[in-house]
Amino acid sequence: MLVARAVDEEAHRLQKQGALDLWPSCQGQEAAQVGSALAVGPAPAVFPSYREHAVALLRGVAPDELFAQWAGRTFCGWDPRRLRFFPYTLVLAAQTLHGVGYSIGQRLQGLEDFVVVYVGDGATSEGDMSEAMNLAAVESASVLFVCQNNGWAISKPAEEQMRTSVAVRARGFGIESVRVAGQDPETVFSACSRAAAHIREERAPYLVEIQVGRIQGHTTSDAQEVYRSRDDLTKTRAADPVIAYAARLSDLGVVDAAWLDAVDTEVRELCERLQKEYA
Ligand SMILES: Cc1ncc(C[n+]2csc(CCOP(=O)(O)OP(=O)(O)O)c2C)c(N)n1
Ligand SMILES: [Mg+2]
Repeated sequence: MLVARAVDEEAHRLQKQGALDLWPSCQGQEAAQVGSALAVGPAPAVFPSYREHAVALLRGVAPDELFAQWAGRTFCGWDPRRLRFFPYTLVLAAQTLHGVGYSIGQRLQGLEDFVVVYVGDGATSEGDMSEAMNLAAVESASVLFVCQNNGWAISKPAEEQMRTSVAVRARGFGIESVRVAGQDPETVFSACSRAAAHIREERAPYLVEIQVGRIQGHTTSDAQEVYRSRDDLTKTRAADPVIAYAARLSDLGVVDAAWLDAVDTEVRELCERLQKEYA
């Protein structure tokens, strides 16, 4: 989570300098991403949306490879087959159908591991998401849908896009689901571990809706202060999962100041190298 935060902050600096064209921040969503990615492990193929940077880093995407895409240097900066982490998808919810189709294809080839699809709250309004959930349900596809509900589709609040939660909607399609808070990576890890066990045992899809806070604007091109209240932004920043989890682990004695300093040095060196390469 600390590495993902540092890489995200470095991307912001580089975008301001004109080195990156755009950056959709994952700040506030690190616990959801790290908790879910660790729970599913390295085997399942992942079909991300476009801000799953912490998942990308855990899957072995190098920060340079991540930045290359947002600097417009490549269509996809990493090897999707080797990392089993597919290209970022900017056409909202398209990856949901890609993931379900891939899962069905895997089963037809006798390969049994499941597929993970990341999707945002706003993207669930797309027809593709409904088609993907229905297809996954009727085909009993081994797909874990992870919906990071950050409450916003750019400037459109989630409560103006749906009358029920995404988790309740999934059940209407015949998909088991759960809704969890996304501030603590351990809560997310437990929920996604249970979901993974269900998918493997039942050979059926599952949806985990994770409620997260979006600390930065939609992207570096978005001035969220225009449409979000000061109170909302203050509360979201106060619930920063990276700060909260570091503090909790320190209080529990799991990590100490020397360990945190070592991580700090590691990420500072990483960011200096990225600065030199991209600025
Ligand atoms: C098919 C399609 N329609 C519209 C857009 C423009 N668009 C890009 S991101 C976005 C909001 C997505 O919100 P959400 O799914 O909640 O993801 P978040 O950015 O909050 O992670 C929109 C409308 C798009 N990329 N693709
Ligand atoms: Mg959203």
